[in-house]
Amino acid sequence: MSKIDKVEVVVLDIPTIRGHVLSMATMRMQTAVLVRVLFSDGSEGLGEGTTIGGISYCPESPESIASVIETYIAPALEGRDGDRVNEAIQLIAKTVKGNFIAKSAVEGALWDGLGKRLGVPVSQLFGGVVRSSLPAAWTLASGNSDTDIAEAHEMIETGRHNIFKLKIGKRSVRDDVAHVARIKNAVGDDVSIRVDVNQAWNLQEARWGLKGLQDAGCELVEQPVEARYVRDMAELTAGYEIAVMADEVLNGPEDALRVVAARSADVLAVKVAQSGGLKRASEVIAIGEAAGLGLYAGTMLETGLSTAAALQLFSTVDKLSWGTELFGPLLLVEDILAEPLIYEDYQVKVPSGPGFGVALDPDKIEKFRRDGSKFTRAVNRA
Ligand code: MUC
Ligand code: MG
Repeated sequence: MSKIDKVEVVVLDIPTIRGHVLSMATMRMQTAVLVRVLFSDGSEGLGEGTTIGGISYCPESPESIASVIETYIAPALEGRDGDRVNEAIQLIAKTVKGNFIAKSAVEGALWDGLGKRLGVPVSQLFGGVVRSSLPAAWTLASGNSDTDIAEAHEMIETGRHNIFKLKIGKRSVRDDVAHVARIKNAVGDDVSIRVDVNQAWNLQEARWGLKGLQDAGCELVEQPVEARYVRDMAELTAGYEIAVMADEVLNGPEDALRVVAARSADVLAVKVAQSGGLKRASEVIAIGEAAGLGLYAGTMLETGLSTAAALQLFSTVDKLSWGTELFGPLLLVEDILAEPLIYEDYQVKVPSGPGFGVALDPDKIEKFRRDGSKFTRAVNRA
C-alpha cells in the first residue's frame, strides 16, 4: 500500500498576458492553488484548484480552497491508502460539504499519483484515449472589438485557434450584439464564434440577445442568465436556434440531471474543478451522453497542470461535439510546466506520460509563489 504521508498546498499568483474582461470581473492575475500529495513509497501526485476572478465567479476563492484543503482534507487523508482513490473521494465528501474546487485539486493529485505509480497516463484509468489531441478555442476578452479582431487574426494565421469564445454581458445587449457581429464579419464563415454571458442578463435581455446573436452568426451562448433561473434557461433553449450551454449551474452530476430533466440547455460545459473532480466530471459527461446533449470541455483558466488533467479525461470522450477551451496556460505570462503543453494545428496535444503526463518547473513555482506558502521540499527536485 502507498500511504498518503502528506498533503501540501502552495498558492501561485501569475499575471495574465492582458486584461481578461468578464461580465463580473476583469482579471489581470490568475491565482492557482497547487496541491502535492506525498506517498509512503516516495511517489507524489500533483493537483490544482483554481477559480476565476477572486470570489466573483463562484462561492470558492483561492484562499478558501487552500484553507479547506489544509484544515480539513489533509488531516482526513493523511495515513490513508493512496491507491484507493474512490475511498478517498468518499471520505473527502463525508468530511467536506460543497467546496468542489478544493476537492477536485486533491482528487487530481491522487489520480496523478496513482497513474505515476502504475506507469500509465490518467486517461488509461478512465478507459483509455479515443483521440490524442483536442480542438482548443481561445477567448477574446480584451474589452475592445478592434483588439479582439487583431488577436483573432493572429491566432488564425499562426494555427493556434480557429474557434473563439467572446466574453460579453458587461455592456448593453445592443452593444454586445454589435461587438459580436463585427468580430464574426471580420473572421468569416470558417471560424466558429461563441459567447459567454456569465449570467449577466435577465430574461428580457436574453431574448433580445439570443435573437441578435443568432442573426449575427454566433453559434452558441453560454449561461446567458443566472444559474438559479432554470425555467428561463429552458425557455431560451426551446425558443431559439442558437445553442444554449450550461456552465455555472453545473456543480456535478446532480446538477447535470436537473438540466436534463428541465431541458434547460443544449450543451453542457463540463469543468473538472466545478464538477468536483475528474470522477464527478466523468459522471456529468455520462449524463450528457445519455441525454443526447452536446458536450464541451470548459476551463477555469487554469495552469498547464489542471489543463493536462482535463486533457486526460476529455481525450477519453467519444463525442465532444463542441470541442474544448483548454487554453488556460496561454493566458498566463509564463507557463509553470517544465515542458509546456503543445498547441498546434488548432489543437492541443494530450500528454502521454504517466499520471497527468506533466511536471512543474521549480523555478516558476519559486517565482510566482505567494508569500508564506510553500512545498516542504523543492518541487520536482530529488
Ligand atoms: C467561463 O465562465 O467559462 C472560460 C474561458 C474564459 O475565458 O473564461 C472562462 C470562464
Ligand atoms: Mg462560462
